[in-house]
Amino acid sequence: MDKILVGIGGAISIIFVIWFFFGKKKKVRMVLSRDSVQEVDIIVDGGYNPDTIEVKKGMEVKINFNRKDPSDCLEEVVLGDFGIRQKLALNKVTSIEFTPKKSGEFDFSCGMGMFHGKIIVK
Ligand SMILES: [Cu+2]
Repeated sequence: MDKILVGIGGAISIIFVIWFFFGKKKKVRMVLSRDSVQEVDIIVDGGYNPDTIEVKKGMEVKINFNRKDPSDCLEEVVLGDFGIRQKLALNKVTSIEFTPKKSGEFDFSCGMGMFHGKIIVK
């Protein structure tokens, strides 16, 4: 009988330890994800690759545009919905950062509106 009780007590304390641990871990993970940045690389070469990206709402987004295309057409990128117009240096990575506040689909394009991409905020 005593052995069974000890066994049950041990099992309960193990479950408690696991619960305590996971509970704590979950919290930490949430804080970390709130503080971290969603980073996406886009290659600019005859258009945008990838041309559609998906990000989370309310979390900072960092897009690294790697421009390999020398045409003037792609020297600027416009994210109208986020009030961003950024010149992209050739053969360099230019990063833009913003935090999407609402969900939906937002287009971005080159300075002249010939090449398009899409940001899906969920
Ligand atoms: Cu263009």
